[in-house]
Amino acid sequence: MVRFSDQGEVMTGEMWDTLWVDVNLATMVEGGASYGAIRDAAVGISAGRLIFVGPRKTLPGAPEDLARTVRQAQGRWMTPGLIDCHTHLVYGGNRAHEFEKRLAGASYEEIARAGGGILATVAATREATEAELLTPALVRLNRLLAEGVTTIEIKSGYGLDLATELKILRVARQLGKVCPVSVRTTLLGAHALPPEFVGRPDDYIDLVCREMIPAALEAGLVDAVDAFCETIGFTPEQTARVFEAAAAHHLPVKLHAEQLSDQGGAQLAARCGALSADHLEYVSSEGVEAMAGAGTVAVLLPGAFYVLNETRKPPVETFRRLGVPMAVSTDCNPGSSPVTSLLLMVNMACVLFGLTVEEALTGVTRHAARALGLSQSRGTLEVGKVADLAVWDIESPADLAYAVGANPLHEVVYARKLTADS
Ligand code: DI6
Ligand code: FE
Repeated sequence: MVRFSDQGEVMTGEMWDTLWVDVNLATMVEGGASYGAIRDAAVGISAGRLIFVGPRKTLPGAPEDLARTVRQAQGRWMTPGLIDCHTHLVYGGNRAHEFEKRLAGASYEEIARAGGGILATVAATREATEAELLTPALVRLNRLLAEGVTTIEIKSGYGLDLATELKILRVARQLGKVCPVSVRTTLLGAHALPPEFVGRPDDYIDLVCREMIPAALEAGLVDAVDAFCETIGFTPEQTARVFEAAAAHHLPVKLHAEQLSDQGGAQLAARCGALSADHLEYVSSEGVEAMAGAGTVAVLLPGAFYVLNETRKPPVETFRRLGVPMAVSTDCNPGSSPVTSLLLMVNMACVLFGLTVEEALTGVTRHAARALGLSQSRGTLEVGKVADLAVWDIESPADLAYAVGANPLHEVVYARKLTADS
């Protein structure tokens, strides 16, 4: 076992497991060069952690004296493994027919109010066995992994009863067992009002607060709590109750806020110390200011904006001016964002929302880690962080946003595989 000094450096005499050389790094570390770039760099890995990140010429010795395995990247670029920080990956059924209805003129809200939308997926998800949920979720997950995703957040929210919410969370955790990706699970019990609670939304919120949150925690299945604060979801007051229950159980919160209208969800999220507020097309300047003051991450979801053919964009310039960190994610779900390409979201964040490529890549690395409360361990290439890495066949980091539909991934390193093998 490798030992570290107080400075986080490997103790002399210990060989590193792997050393990458002839590699260009987009470390995504804040400040300094664009993309935190280091050309002709070296990356040392031991026990699944980064133990050296820097110019090759600053290595403390010859590569073969430092590490048991030396890897030549042949001038390729390495980034932190990508992080998809907002998905609804586990669900039953398929809603392609709703896409056709929307193309014929029906709105997302109309379909939802007519019993389609989220509730259609809820019915299919309640009926499905865990195996029936796992198989298609694995297909979607593998598409994301094929583009260098090494950490994914997966929400429940298509069960809306205790048993089905737990079933979704179990399947989500199972995905992290059958794949080397790191899975973070979020309880989204307050996603929509289930049919059996029509006219009694506060009773349903009681169920979320008194039963779902404690049971998910007790079962060890939940890392955070989310809610959908919207006219077709829950009010700010109901959302606040969910957040209070989460806080009482020491669980961090996130919020679907201001996707279709301004409910003041961003202010609520900020006031409650939420990790992130997500969507935000309709956020007010007061909402952005509150997020800036609280350090809440703005998670931008260009897939939902695109698929719903929305025209109102999140106020990127205001986020930028006030220093609100912007993450970018797929929102992978069967209704508003049937998307399994995070690189496409990077492209869309640039083209549709006006992010720079560096901002968009920061949105799927450093800021995505922050949106999950994982800044200490993920999101940048820095000594001490988890060795989740993506190696790309590209000439510059901008290629990751520029080439639509291309997948220049060459290789992924998963820290979890390294530690399992050693
Ligand atoms: N906002 C979304 O975009 C997804 N959930 C949410 O609260 C959509 C969920 C769906 O249409 O199934
Ligand atoms: Fe969502």
